[in-house]
Amino acid sequence: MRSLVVLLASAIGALAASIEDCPGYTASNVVEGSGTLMADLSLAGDACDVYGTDLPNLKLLVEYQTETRLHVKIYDAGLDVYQVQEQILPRPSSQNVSSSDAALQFSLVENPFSFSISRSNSGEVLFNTTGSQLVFESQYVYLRTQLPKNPNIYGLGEHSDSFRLPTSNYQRVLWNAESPFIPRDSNLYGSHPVYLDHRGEAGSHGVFLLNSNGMNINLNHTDSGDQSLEYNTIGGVLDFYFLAGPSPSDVSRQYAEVVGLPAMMSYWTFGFHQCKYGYWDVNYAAEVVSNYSAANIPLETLWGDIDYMDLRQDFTTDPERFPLHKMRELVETLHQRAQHYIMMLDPGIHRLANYSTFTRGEEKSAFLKADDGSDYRGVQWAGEVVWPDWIASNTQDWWTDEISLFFDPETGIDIDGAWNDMNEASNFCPNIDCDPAQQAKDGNNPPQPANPPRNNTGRPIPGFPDDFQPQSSAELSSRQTDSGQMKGLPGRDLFTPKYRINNHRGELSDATLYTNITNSDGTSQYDTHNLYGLTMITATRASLLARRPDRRPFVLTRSTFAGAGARAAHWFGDNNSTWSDYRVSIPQLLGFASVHQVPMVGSDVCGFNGVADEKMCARWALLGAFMPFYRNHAGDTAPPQEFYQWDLVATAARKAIDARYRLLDYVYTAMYRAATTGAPIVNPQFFLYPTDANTFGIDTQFFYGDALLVSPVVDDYAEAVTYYLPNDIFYDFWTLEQVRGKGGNVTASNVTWTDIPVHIRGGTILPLRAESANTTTLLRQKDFQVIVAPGVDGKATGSLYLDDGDSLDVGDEKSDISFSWDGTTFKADGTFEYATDVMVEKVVILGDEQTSREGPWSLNEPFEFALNK
Ligand code: MIG
Repeated sequence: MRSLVVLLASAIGALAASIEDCPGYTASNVVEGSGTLMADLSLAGDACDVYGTDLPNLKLLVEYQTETRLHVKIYDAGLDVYQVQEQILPRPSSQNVSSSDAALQFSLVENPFSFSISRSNSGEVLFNTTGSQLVFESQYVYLRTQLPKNPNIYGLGEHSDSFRLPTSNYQRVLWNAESPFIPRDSNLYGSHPVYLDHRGEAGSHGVFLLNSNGMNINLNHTDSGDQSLEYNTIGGVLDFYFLAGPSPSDVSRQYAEVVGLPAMMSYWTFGFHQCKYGYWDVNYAAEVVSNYSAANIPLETLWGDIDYMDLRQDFTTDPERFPLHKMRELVETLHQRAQHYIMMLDPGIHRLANYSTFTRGEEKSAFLKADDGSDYRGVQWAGEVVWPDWIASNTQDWWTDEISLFFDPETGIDIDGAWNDMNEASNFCPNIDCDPAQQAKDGNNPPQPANPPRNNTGRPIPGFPDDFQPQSSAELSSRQTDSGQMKGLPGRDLFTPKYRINNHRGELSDATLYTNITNSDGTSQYDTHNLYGLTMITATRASLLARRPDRRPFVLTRSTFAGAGARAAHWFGDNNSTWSDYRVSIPQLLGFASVHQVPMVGSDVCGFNGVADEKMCARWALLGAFMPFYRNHAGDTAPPQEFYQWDLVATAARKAIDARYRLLDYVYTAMYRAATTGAPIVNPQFFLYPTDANTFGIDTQFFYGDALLVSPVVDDYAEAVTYYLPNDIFYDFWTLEQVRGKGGNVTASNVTWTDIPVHIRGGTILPLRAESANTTTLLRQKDFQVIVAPGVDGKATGSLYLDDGDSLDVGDEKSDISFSWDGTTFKADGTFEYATDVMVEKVVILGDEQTSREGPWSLNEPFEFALNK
C-alpha cells in the first residue's frame, strides 16, 4: 500500500511537473520605510521542483531610488544565488525618495505574492505579475507580467528581428554566441535584458532586468487576447529597474543612469572606416589606402584584421607579410596623412611555451581555470588557447603590459584603437567532449590564413609542444566559495540545466567557454557567460587609457551586455551581403542606439559574408553614412568590396561621405548629448512623434540625431521608396525645399543609385561645415553654415558642441552653443570656451522662400541678427 502511494505520488509528481502547479510565495514581515519596502517571501506550499529545487526563503526589496526610477529586487535569503558583480557592472545608489514624490508606485499583494507597478499620476498599470506564480528555483526563475493588448515593445537585444517586437508566440533568447549570418529569431552576440514599452498618449516606460544568466523571454497572448511577457532564466536573481519615462527618450536617459552614460567618442571615429578580413599583407593594406585616395573617396581609418598576426597570435606580426618595420612605416604614413589605424585583439591566447604573451599571463595567473585547477583550454584561431579571466586580480596589469609593449609608439605599432572580436567568447571546440589539442589539429577552422598560404605544407601550427608542462593542480589554490556571497548556488548542473534556453548554437557550452568554469572570484561561467565580452572591453578600454591617458579610447566590440556603450562601440557582426541584411541594419541601429544605450554602432557596410552587389553596395554606402559608426568590412572569402571597386558605388560613397562630413559636428554634438545626458544619438520616429501611432512600428526610417529623417530605399533593386512623413514641416536635405508632412506615406520615385531621401525636421537648426574634406582633421578647419528649418510655429532651435575632438577631459575648453530662431531674430548663445578660428560664414533660413544672411561670425562669442522676412 505504502509503495503504491509512493508510486502514485511520483506518477502525479511526474505529471505535475509544470510551473502552473508551483505554489508561489507568500509575503510577510512587510517593513515600509521612507522610500523603501522590504518583505520576506516564503514558499507557499509544497515545492514543485520543476527545473531544480525551489528556494523556500526569498527577500523582496523595493527602493524608490529617484523620482523616476523604482528598484525591485527578489533574491534568496541566503545570498547564495549569483548576483552580477558590482565590479563588473556598478549600480547607481538610491537617492531614497519618498514614494509620494515618485512617478511610479509599487503595490504588493501578499498572498499569493504578486506585485504591480503603476504610474502615480494616471494609475496606468505598467507591470503586473498577478495571475501567475513566481517560481524561484536553483536553476530556474520565472516571472510573468501582463501587458496591454498589442503592446509596443522594443529592445531585448541583440537580435536581427523587427525593431517593434512581435507579440505573438515570440521568444527572445539571451545567450551571447558567435552568430555568423546573424540569423533571425535567434540569440546573437550580445544580451540586453531591457525593454521599452511605448503606450502612445499614456507614455513610455522601461524595464531593465539586471540578470546575466541565460534566459528565454516569451511574448505571447492567449486566444482571448491576454498579453504577457515572461522571463524564464536559468539562474540569478530578479533585479528590476523600472524607468518612468514618460517620453521615450526620457526612458533612454533613465536607463543610462543605471548602466552608465555612453563613452564620448573622438571626432575622428565618425570618419569613414575600411576593413577586410583578407588584406593578406601590409602592401595590400597600403594599396587600399592609396586606392581610396586615387578614387577621391575620403578614408579616415584603415583596420587590421587577424591577417596581421603571426600564426593568429595576439601581439605578434607575421614576419613575412606584416614585418614590424613595415607596419611601423604603414602607421607612420597613415598618421602623416591624418589617417588612423585600428587592430584586432582576440581573447583566445595561444598556449605555447615560448609565446611570451602566454607565459607572462601564466605568471600573473591571468587565465581561466578548469575544474582541476589547470588552465582551461579550448581552440581559437591560433590553435590551442587559454582565455583571460578578466576579473582576476592581475589580468588587467598583464593585458595593459601586453598592449603597452606591442603598441608602443616608439618601438611597436602606434594604433588609434582596438577591436575586440570573438568575445562571446567563441570557442572552436564544438562541445564539452572536445579534446582541444586534437580539435586544434583536426578542426575545420584552420588558423592558417586562406589567402595566400604562407607555404604549401598545410597547417603551419604544430601540435602542443612536447616539452610543455601544464601547471599541476597541486600548485593552485582551490576555488571553492563560501556561502552568502552571491556567487552562485552550489550543487547545480552547470552544463545541462533542466530548463533549456533555445540557444541557436546548441547546449550552453557549445562553441563557447564551458559553463562549469570557475572564475577567479568563485563565480562560474554558467552565471557570467553573458558578461565575458563586457569584461574584456572594460579591460581593453582601461589598457588603452593607461597607454594614452589623455585621449579617448576607442574600442570596437562584437559582444556586448547592458552597459557596453559606456566602454565601447559595437558593430552588428557577420551579416550577409544581401538586401535583407542591408534593411535589418536599421532595426539593429535603433535597438542599440535608442534603447540599449550603445550609440556608436553600425553594420558591416555592403555586408560581410557573400558577394556584394554593386547596386546594393551603393545603397548601403548611402545608408551607412547616416549611422554613427561607418565601416565597410568584408570576410576573407568575400570578394573585395571597397567603395572604389565600382564607379557607381564610388559616386554614391563620395556623395554620402560629403554629406556625412558636413554633418559631422551635428552628430558629434548628438554624441556629446548622449555621453552627458543619455539622449539618444539616433531616434526612431516615435521618439519624436510619440502620439502618432503610425510611427510605432516603423523600422525602415530613422532620425540621425534628432533633426534628420533618413528614409532609404529599402526594396531589392528598387528605385523608389514609400516612406512616412509625420504631420509636420520638413525640408528636403538635398534641395532644401519645404515639404509638408501630412501624417501619411509619401512615395519618392526615381531615387537614383546615388540618392537617399533625407529630410530636415521643421523646428530644428543644423550646423554644417560649409564644405567637406578628405580627413576629419582637415574638416575641422572648415567654416560652418547654419541651416534654420522653421517649424509649424515658425521657430527653430539647435545646438553645436565644439572641443578639441580627442581629449579625454577637455576641462573648460569646450563650447556649447545654442541657436534659436523666433521668426525674426537668430541668436547664437551659450558657452564659448573652446577657442577657434573657424567661423560661421552664413545662416540660411528655410521656408516657403529661402533667405540667408552672410557672416562671418566668430564662434568664440555670442552673436545675433534680425531679419525681416
Ligand atoms: O571567425 O577576424 O566578426 O569581423 O573579420 C571569424 C576575422 C573571425 C569574425 C568577425 C569578423 C572578422 C573575422 N572574425
